[in-house]
Amino acid sequence: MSKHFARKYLREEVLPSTFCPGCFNGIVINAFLKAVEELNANLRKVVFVSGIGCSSWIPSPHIKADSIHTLHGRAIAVATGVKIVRPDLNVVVISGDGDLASIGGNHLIHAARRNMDLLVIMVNNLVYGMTRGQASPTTPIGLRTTTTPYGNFELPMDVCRILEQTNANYVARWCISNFFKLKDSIKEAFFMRGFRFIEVYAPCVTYVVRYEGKTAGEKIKELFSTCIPRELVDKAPQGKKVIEVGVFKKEDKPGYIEMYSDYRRSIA
Ligand SMILES: Cc1ncc(C[n+]2csc(CCOP(=O)(O)OP(=O)(O)O)c2C)c(N)n1
Ligand SMILES: [Mg+2]
Repeated sequence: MSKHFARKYLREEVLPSTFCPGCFNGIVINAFLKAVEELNANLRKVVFVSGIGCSSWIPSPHIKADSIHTLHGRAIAVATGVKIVRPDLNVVVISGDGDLASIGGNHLIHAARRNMDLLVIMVNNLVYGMTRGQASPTTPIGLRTTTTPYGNFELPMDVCRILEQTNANYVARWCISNFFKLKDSIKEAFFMRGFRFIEVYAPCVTYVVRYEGKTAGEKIKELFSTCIPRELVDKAPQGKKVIEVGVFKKEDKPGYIEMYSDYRRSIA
């Protein structure tokens, strides 16, 4: 990130960031802001909403824009309220796998069912990073975490596959190694109507990558070969651990805000 670019979008008073050295959250901030820059989008028309967790610190305090830091798990509930009273604003939720899929899982599914006009970015670092690396609903089988020291035995959930089955208009997953795809996907979803969900696969550098005995750079190199585009997954060698990336769903159905105002007109 150039100095000029950083000064334009980031709050200087919080730099250097409180993220751990090498944390992939910085790549998410960069991809998001590059998308904003390329779209020439006005951040004064954006409200960020986040929950509690390291990834929830991406918008607030880093990005120069209005943001609400909500209770743990309640980002989508608060974002829904903001969108309903200010439908003219673009409401963007950036939170973690714990915040959105664990304690906030119910809100996530129902906002997708309603096709609520929100852009939701879930940073999936595979653990509860902020509280020191406990297993989350997306922790893969076998991963050693602070609460699964002998390896996780619980089946994880694939949030994209679940949301694909809802009324959401847009569902996509990218790895942190797919920087340009991630940036383009944020651009694609930014001004769409309805519920747009982007998962960013970004293993926690401190509690996943370091536990595996790797550096952040080594992990990114590994992700180049484990993150496979959806259309090529069937061709991957049998038994190879792969992360399916790509767009799971793209539709242009009216979102909740439009449906609600049509409904109000119809009963007036
Ligand atoms: C009601 C409530 N329960 C538990 C916590 C403790 N807590 C804070 S952050 C967090 C998990 C965050 O995990 P995730 O959303 O994946 O964010 P990450 O730090 O991994 O980016 C938990 C359990 C809390 N703050 N509030
Ligand atoms: Mg997490």
